[in-house]
Amino acid sequence: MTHKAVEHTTENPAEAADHTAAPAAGSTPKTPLTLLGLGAMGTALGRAWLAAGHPLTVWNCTAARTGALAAEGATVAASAAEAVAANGLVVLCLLDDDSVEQTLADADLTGRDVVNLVTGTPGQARDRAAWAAARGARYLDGGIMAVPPMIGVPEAGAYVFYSGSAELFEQHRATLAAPAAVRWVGEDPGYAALHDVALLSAMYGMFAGAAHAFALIGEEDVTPSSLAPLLADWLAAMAPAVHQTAAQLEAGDYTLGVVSNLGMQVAGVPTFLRTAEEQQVSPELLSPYFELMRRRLEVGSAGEDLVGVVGLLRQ
Ligand code: FVH
Repeated sequence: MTHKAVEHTTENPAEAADHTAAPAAGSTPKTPLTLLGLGAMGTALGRAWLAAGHPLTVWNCTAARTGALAAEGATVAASAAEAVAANGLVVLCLLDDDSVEQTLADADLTGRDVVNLVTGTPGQARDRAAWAAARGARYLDGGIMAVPPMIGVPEAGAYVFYSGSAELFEQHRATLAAPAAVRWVGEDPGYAALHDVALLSAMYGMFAGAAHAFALIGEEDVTPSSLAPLLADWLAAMAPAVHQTAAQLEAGDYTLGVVSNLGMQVAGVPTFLRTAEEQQVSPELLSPYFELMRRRLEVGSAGEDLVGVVGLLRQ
């Protein structure tokens, strides 16, 4: 199978039939592509590709959701298989890995470059890469670090992790960078998902802490909108601590640069639990972390940082 850079010309018959938009004099033609899945994120991505001048073929399971992008210039395919046949580059933005399986069941992927932006596990991404290869397609996996309103807004800071063949990624870099910045994180197709889920997991930890904080003020004469800016500033001030954690993990020295040691922090735990009790708030979001801190103190030392919890989590 011959793959040429789709940013330029191609021997792929499906791509040869593409309706590349007539470029303005002197400008480079934009790569046509297919987008499967027009939920909140898919629609935002599609809109950004259209705005950047990419000819776009779309398909969505619920056909009514294609109307907005059709009005903005997208071609609507009657089936997923027809959409896949339309272009060499096929982007998936569906709900989950099962919906990818169902959507592409009848599609001929031979010679296609499949870019899967569905949130999934590293294992699912690796399996999907092998599945695509067995069907004659090349494969990149992606993890979107953005919410839909950030797409197509360069100053919003959106980006997408990609993993898989570096050569394939470079061929499509310009097209993939139209909706959001791109970060390639390795040849292993599972690495985009690994980075994506790692960052999203940390985000859920932050949301859990914020939920507990808002619950604490629940019955008091303190409004959520007065707490919110204080919370945002405090979380932003604490976030750089992850660099210290990384340095400690890599050095294997949990006492490196400690400013707030484990012994002191475990001694403070009853204050947090008693405050929750006084405020009639369940400690269920915080307790598991406190328990890990306590367990680490039993096997580690009072002078180390909180980093020892990482090892306890690894099974
Ligand atoms: N929206 C967000 O904030 C996050 C940001 C980070 C990345 N995620 C992931 O992006 C994927 C798509 O998310 P979405 O926001 O577009 O999700 P929905 O608006 O719920 O749209 C889901 C689309 O998937 C289609 N779909 C669902 N099941 C099937 C199926 N069995 N076969 C074919 N298509 C299916 C659904 O179609 P329909 O309901 O409109 O007919 C939508 O097109 C996702 O992985 C996030 O984790 C978004």
